[in-house]
Amino acid sequence: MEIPKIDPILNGNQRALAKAISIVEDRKPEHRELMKQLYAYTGNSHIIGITGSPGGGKSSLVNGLVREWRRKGDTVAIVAIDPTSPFSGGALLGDRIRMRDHEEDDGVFIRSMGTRGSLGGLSEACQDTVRLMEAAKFDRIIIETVGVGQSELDIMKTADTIALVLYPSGGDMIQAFKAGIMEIADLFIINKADLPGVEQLKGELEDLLHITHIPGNWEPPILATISTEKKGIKEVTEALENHHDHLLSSEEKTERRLSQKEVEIERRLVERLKTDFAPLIQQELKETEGQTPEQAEQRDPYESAEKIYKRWMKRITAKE
Ligand SMILES: Nc1nc2c(ncn2[C@@H]2O[C@H](COP(=O)(O)OP(=O)(O)O)[C@@H](O)[C@H]2O)c(=O)[nH]1
Ligand SMILES: [Mg+2]
Repeated sequence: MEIPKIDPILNGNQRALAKAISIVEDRKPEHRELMKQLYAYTGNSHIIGITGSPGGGKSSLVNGLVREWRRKGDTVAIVAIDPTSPFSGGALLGDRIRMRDHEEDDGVFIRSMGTRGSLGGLSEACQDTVRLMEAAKFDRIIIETVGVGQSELDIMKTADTIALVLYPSGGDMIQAFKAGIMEIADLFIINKADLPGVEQLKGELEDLLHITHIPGNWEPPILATISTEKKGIKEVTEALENHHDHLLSSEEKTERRLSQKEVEIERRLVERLKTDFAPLIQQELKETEGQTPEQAEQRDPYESAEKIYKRWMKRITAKE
């Protein structure tokens, strides 16, 4: 077990960063020590979560945002979470092509992560990846994800600014509403504004916001874009920056991150218990109930689980 040196990561060496991401993505045991060493250097980037149905134009939009921010001199790192690509696989072909625009640029770093085949821990792996990018001092970090499932919602909640991408006749708003994304979005983007139905979608969105939005100091803006024609992109970067300024000036950024910390401790503990205990369950079953096929068949799952649970609890309390 070898923990990578952190200096090259802190100095923004992209090769070192990519290597470190592989360690956290594979959930190798050494990732914990690595993250412990790097944690002190995190917390300074603007983390942006971009979510919405597949095909809505998220990647096209991200591509535009990168171009806009690079023009201003901001560095940008991207994590694309893609449920359709295998865990070890790269980006979807389309994403690759769109992102090729930035391939030669040192101020841009792109990484994709699949969800299929992942042994859970996706939100932890993603959060660690984002922190590695923070340690490498990227100004903006974008997480692109399809807004489905609990772990993706968890991922979104770790962002400072959350943007939901919708498109006319997409029918995806109800989906987002059900998934609980409407409530947490700080910004709404209606992409594919070249298609008919933008005004209608905007109206529907405003109506829904009346129900879901909790009045506060920030009113989520609704913006229209045509990503493929690079229209409205500058306005999106400005709105995202405004939200970040709002977070900083109101101390809300610190509050958000603090409120996430307790949730994170619990998640990390559960992740570790799950991975460490799974092999022990087999062991326990053998010890308590034997391992012949007949014995396995006779098992009552409720009783077996109860028995093992009690044995473990007994051991834990005995040690205290
Ligand atoms: N008409 C139109 N098509 C777009 C727009 N933005 C993206 N697309 C197209 O929509 C498809 C999906 O885009 P992509 O960025 O991959 O969406 P993602 O799955 O949300 O990342 C691609 O064929 C894009 O060219 C837009 O503003 N207008
Ligand atoms: Mg995409």
